[in-house]
Amino acid sequence: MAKSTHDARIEPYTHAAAGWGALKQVAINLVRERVPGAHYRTLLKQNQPDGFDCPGCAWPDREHASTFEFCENGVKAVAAEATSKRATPDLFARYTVAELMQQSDYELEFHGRLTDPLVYDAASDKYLPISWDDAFALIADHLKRLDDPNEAAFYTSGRAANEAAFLFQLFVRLYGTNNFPDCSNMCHEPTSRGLPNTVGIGKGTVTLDDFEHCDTLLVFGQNPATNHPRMLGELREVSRRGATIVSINPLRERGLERFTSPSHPTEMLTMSSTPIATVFVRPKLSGDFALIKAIAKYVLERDDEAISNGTKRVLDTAFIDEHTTGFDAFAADLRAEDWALLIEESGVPREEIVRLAEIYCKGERVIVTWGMGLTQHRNSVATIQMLSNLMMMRGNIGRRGAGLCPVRGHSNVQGDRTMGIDEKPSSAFLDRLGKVFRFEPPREHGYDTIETIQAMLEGKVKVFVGLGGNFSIATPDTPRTWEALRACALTVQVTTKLNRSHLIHGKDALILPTLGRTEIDLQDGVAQGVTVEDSMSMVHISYGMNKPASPNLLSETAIVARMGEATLGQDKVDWRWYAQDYARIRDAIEGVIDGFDDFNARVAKPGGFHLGVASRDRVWKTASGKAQFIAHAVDTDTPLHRARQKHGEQLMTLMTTRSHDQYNTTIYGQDDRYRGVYGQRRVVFINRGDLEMLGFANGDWVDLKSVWEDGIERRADGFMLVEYDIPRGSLGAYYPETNPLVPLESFAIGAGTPASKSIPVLLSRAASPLQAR
Ligand SMILES: Nc1nc2c(c(=O)[nH]1)N[C@H]1C(S)=C(S)[C@@H](COP(=O)(O)OP(=O)(O)OC[C@H]3O[C@@H](n4cnc5c(=O)[nH]c(N)nc54)[C@H](O)[C@@H]3O)O[C@H]1N2
Ligand SMILES: Nc1nc2c(c(=O)[nH]1)N[C@H]1C(S)=C(S)[C@@H](COP(=O)(O)OP(=O)(O)OC[C@H]3O[C@@H](n4cnc5c(=O)[nH]c(N)nc54)[C@H](O)[C@@H]3O)O[C@H]1N2
Ligand SMILES: [Mo]
Repeated sequence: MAKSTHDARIEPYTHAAAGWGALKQVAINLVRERVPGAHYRTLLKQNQPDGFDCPGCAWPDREHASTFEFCENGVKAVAAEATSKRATPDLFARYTVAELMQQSDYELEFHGRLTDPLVYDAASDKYLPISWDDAFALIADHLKRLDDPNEAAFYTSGRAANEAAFLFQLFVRLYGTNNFPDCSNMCHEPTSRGLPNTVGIGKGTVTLDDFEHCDTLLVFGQNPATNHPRMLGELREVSRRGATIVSINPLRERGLERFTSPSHPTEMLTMSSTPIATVFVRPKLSGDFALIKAIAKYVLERDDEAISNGTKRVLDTAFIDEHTTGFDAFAADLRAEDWALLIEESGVPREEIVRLAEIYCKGERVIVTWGMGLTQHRNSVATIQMLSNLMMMRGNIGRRGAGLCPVRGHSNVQGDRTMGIDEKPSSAFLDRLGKVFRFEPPREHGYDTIETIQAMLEGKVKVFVGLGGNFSIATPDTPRTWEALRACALTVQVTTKLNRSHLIHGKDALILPTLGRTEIDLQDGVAQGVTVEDSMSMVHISYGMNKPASPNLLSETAIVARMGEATLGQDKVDWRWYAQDYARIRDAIEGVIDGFDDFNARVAKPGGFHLGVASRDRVWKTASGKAQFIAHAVDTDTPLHRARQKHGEQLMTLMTTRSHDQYNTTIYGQDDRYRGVYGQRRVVFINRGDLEMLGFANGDWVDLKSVWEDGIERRADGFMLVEYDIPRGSLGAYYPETNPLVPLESFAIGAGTPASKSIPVLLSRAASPLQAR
């Protein structure tokens, strides 16, 4: 059923990233989405001081840029929201839910913006219009009927702005639970859980200024040309300054090779481009932990040599002595570690490890960035802590031009966590919240995303409320997740466009359509701004400028406030008063959360303000008050290792990743331009050697089956093999189609993030390519 925009073909991409190809795509998207001409000016206001925050990604802007920063995928995100197409109640009168289920995710998205609140009617299997009042009454009725508030779970996707997120967590905690599954659980959670034990806070330590001063940049597991296109502009400058950029990634991603900057007319006109990464290191999937540990071991060995030769130390001993604990135990563990094991587990030959380690040692100001390639594995927390160890060895934290730079996904995913969207809140946060709002917040930790699904399966969670997102297919183990959602008494989706999660619903179900970030949000006749925090802890305000997609939309903030009012009444919190003027919510945030002093005044300044990150200032909010080295062993008894022992070289490791034409579960088109895939998504990248070894040919159709130890069959059928430059034993395919392969029980230890980039799988010849859906 996958409909192609044009003929399916594979055609390697030989140009630089971005450039004219990106401009062409922008034009195509504006036309395809039928974006009204009047809305084009929206594009010029993206990330401008008086405009709106791009809903595309969390990469920061220069001074909330004064020059127009061109971003193809930002335009796609805006065009998707500014589309003139509408999914009105007529659409839902025409189709039953069962019929809509037959449409692909791409087709669902293309019905356009939802216009009215809808309620599921089981008798007709259709969604019918409902008034807002009745919708909120239905939610309140369900929530009040539960025996225990912990039987409800409240999901947040990272587009929700600070004001809505703050009110949401307040409402949920007043109601009585910490069940806050969120998209971050599937994303940078290993960063957010791993860094506090090393540097004291789960956020990055750099700002854009540091990119101007670094001499070495290590990019781990990221595909910025697709997912953070504006980051390429920064990499371009770093490269032109002569700094060394290394990409550590099983794939040689095109956008990290050469880049033609659409913001620089000369480069566009002369068809020239800037080389980006000069060195590519290609670990096997999930091999980064061993690789980083190997670099650390090498740094230590070089330091030993320096001591015996009487030359300059390689370790930053002043930093280690003054600022850290645990170094001796860490160093002892490194010395005892076996080189052969590190080489085997990383999949990187010793010469290349040494080359990378030498680059690291030479760098006086090193920044490391990382994305999903590091966070979606069983060993992700250990990997990120090892990366932090490595940076601490040479004092590369809290110094100009150096530091840790996790690159987050959703535009406000970091802000939502700051606002308290956290299933494991600190007691300090709860104390403040309880004091300001005069109540005793629930103390017991709540469910994260995976635990929510498990609790639904066990009948322990019965009501699901989603503030944005597409829970049913962003999550792992799709058939079990669907069973879980369908067992719920009520599912509520606050959303801009139709998606699969509206069709995989509870016995009662609501679709609540909301304003997007590009739209004017009028409350009491006054346009409201909302605030967001980017990946580098800059907080700024965003004003929509387009006419709302329908007169019957409510803002997310208003929807949350009215859920609160309907469920809890106006006694403890005057929900309406807050929703009338978002500045009042910002005052409340200032009262509860550190770093927001003078919030309204400071955020009104162009560019907003930096929230302050203690580790950046070498203040360590850890148990010891110092930055902490943490030793970790290489784990060689994992489900992946056991699967390989059982199945030998037939066993492949699969990563699931994004194509160029998607925003997570939103499929804009069927191409993945930089990887040369056109008109199709059901492909699997495979090394030529593996093709031969397994007895397949390029273009053959296969079924995928995961290897897990619980006896549940997990499969995804009908994928075309594409010969690709990917390490032996590793496969790549797109998400969300491959989520049925990810076991709920396969996650990052200590963070609960699905291990969706190291899935043990076996291939078999497809029963029929037509099984593709
Ligand atoms: N246009 C667009 N922009 C987006 C998104 C989108 O879907 N579309 N999504 C947003 C979100 S929520 C997020 S989190 C970010 C995601 O942005 P990224 O972090 O770039 O995520 P992925 O596309 O999943 O790809 C991760 C990269 O990791 C590599 N990789 C996979 N496994 C490993 C490994 O074991 N080790 C190493 N070193 N590398 C590995 C892959 O080859 C790939 O290049 O982008 C955000 N921005
Ligand atoms: N296998 C595999 N699974 C993964 C990943 C992977 O790499 N591989 N990546 C994971 C990652 S990093 C993430 S972040 C999650 C993403 O998980 P989610 O955040 O749940 O998914 P999205 O696809 O970003 O959500 C898109 C939906 O959000 C709604 N939406 C868009 N804009 C707005 C808005 O302004 N307000 C509201 N209320 N709704 C809006 C639209 O209805 C749209 O359909 O997926 C995770 N799942
Ligand atoms: Mo993400």
